[in-house]
Amino acid sequence: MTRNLTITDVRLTPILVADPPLLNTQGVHQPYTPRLIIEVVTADGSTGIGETYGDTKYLELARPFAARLIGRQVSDLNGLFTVADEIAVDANRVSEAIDVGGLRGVQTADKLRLSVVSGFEVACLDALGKALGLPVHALLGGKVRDAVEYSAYLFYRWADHPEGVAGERDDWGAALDPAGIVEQARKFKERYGFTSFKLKGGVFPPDEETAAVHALARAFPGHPLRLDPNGAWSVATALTVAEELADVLEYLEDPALGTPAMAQVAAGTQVPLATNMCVTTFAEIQEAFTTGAVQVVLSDHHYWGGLRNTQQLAAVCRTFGVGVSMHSNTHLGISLAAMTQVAATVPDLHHACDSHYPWQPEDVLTERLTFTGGKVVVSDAPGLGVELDRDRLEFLHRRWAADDGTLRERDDAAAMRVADPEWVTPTVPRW
Ligand code: GKR
Ligand code: MG
Repeated sequence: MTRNLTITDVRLTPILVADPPLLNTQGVHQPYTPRLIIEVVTADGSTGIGETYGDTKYLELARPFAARLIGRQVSDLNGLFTVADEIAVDANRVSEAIDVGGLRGVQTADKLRLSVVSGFEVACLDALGKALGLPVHALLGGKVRDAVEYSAYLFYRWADHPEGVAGERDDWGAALDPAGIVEQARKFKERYGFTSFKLKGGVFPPDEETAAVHALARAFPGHPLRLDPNGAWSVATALTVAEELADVLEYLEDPALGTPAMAQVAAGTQVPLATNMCVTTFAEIQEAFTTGAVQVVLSDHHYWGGLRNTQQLAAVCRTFGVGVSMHSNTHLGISLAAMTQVAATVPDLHHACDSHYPWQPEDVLTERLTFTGGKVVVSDAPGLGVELDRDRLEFLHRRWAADDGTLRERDDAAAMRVADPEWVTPTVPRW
């Protein structure tokens, strides 16, 4: 039977999703975070869904991108990059040194475009899979595992957003010291079965964070542990922390900012270094790998330009003997399904992937994805194997439409200034 896989409609729905007050080196998460939900419809009636960042700078690119897709084949995944090249990026959008809240290095026009491509690529793969009756992993060459392991993503956090800030409440409670972090880890283990733990650092002085990692090591002997201060430390501080935690860390993630600083840290410690900040594009690989700056690259299909680019990154890492795993930012179930589908196809995935998903109480799916024993089972259903809940989508979109503009751009520093008016995001290592 000949199918008509011509794209006839593309729907873009910006939404605001609830986010708890998670602390990082830039500030604190806003009560609501923007995401963009993409639907691609084909002439034969398949609809594919994708998800990416929802801040205005992404929306501005997604709109002309969507218009250019009409009439193209949903299977033309390479063509998505050609379309991206045609979209002009406003120069003001690339002037920020660090993507606010995203903590993923210098923002460039290419990175912005690739983050948009990824949402469309996932939607096209979902539509194509549904049309052909094949799971996305089959379109990517087939799964090499039946379940993908994730790590618990521990955060210092307040119990609630600051007084006067509207937001959703949750039952996680505050975690502001080693005991609070261990308690949070216990809940993660009880609720989702995670057996490896990552602590987001760069919030408190390094000796306090080091104490929290030691407390985790005592509470969960033998469980892989990571600490990620998002480049908040000097090389000297990073080396001190590495020495103190050498016996308990699986890896140290972005202890210092930028490839040269990471290379200096790597030269002075046996602890492997991971990154989602200094290797975020193919162009950044050569310097990082030839200087030995990183031993594990944490891919994020959103900013690497999609699932197929993630596979290509994994192949380059394999060639150089560098490990690969996955980074995560605030995301919903469509992205978790996409991460799981591609992770299932990567042969040398030796570290549990990161996911923020347990922190997101809301979703746009009819059924949430679940972690069992810390793993997500790889769906063999057509496409991503998830279904959009239109009522939820509409509800979260109405929240976005009602916003006066302040929450439509994720800005962790601005959110922190509500509690601490003097707060400025550090531009040099804090410690
Ligand atoms: O959500 O606060 C956060 C994280 O710090 C996020 O912004 C980072 O991109 O999770 C990320 C990381 O591993 O660096
Ligand atoms: Mg990181």
